[in-house]
Amino acid sequence: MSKRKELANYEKNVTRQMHKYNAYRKAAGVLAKHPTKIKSGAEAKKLASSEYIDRDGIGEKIAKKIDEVLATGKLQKLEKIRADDTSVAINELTKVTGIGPANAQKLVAEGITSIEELRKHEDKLNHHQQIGLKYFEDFEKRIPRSEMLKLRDVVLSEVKQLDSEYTADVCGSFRRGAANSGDIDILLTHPTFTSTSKKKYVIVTSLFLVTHHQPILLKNIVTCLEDVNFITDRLSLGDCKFMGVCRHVADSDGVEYPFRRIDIRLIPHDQFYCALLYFTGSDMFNKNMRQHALEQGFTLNEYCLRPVGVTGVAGEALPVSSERDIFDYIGMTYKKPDERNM
Ligand code: 8DG
Ligand code: CA
Ligand code: CA
Repeated sequence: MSKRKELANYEKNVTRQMHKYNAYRKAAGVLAKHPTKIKSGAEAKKLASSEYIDRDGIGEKIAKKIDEVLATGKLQKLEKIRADDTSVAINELTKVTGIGPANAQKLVAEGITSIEELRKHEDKLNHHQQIGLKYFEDFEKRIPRSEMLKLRDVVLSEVKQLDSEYTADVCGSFRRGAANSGDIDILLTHPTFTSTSKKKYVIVTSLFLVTHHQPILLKNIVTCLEDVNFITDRLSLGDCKFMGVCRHVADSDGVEYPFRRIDIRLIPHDQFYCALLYFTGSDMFNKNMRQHALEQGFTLNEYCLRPVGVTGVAGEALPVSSERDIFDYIGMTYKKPDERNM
């Protein structure tokens, strides 16, 4: 792990100072984009202010740290963090899905300082965290693209078999062309489910008039993928979001695959492209694009794009029928998914 990422994680998990976490990640973004080696903190600062949309990419404190690393090859702050058992333990426990910084701190305070120790105290964990612990080693592994393709095929073919009107797509790092991914992010939509049908559904279903209503749309897919032994565990299942575990069935040569994390989100049909854009990321790319939208007088989120009036109040959602539409509205050159890796 890079020094900057390590510091960022420390601020997120141990001190819980999110503004510092974001500052380190922003700085990492600037430096990662730069083709040649930086020679001083001052140079990094200049680079950040000239190349970045967000003008405070690298400030005085981070510039100083860059100088320290360049001069000594080390960072005192980081050496101290690495030597601090509490910090190490908190960071370790937050690797379990479902265990956040606050939870990890509580467990460490109770004397649980490692995954091994945690296995002796499963009773302290909720269902989600127990599953996270059960598959801890597997979830730490990245998923090779070749396997992602197989996993995608299973999901998409089951979805189509269930109802050909569904649209499903794998987004996240996979859609950005990554060689490997941390998990599988799936977006699902169906023409009978829109942002306005959400409200109507309550009335209509009480009259037993619809065959497709929103909660069933996602639950049916989950059940179907469990029936074919693809989904192995549920972490959580709501009307519009499923978090769980899946595994590709063993190949013909008997090679077993690891268990993998899968998220499936059901999106209202009219909000599909804003969601696709958002969940394709990267999250740094999203942050920059949202900022650009604001500068052009729009507010963009995972649901919709809205113009912001002179009074600062957001108007009605604009009609969007592709990702490209969103770039066009805000006057930004279209970026293909594999150009969004920042
Ligand atoms: P990875 O799984 O291969 O590690 O990377 P990823 O696919 O880019 O990350 P992810 O954590 O699975 O999130 C998927 C996308 O969701 C991400 O690329 C952009 C979007 N996203 C944000 N902010 C956040 C956030 O705070 N949490 C999550 N889970 N996703 C977010 O823009
Ligand atoms: Ca992902
Ligand atoms: Ca995810």
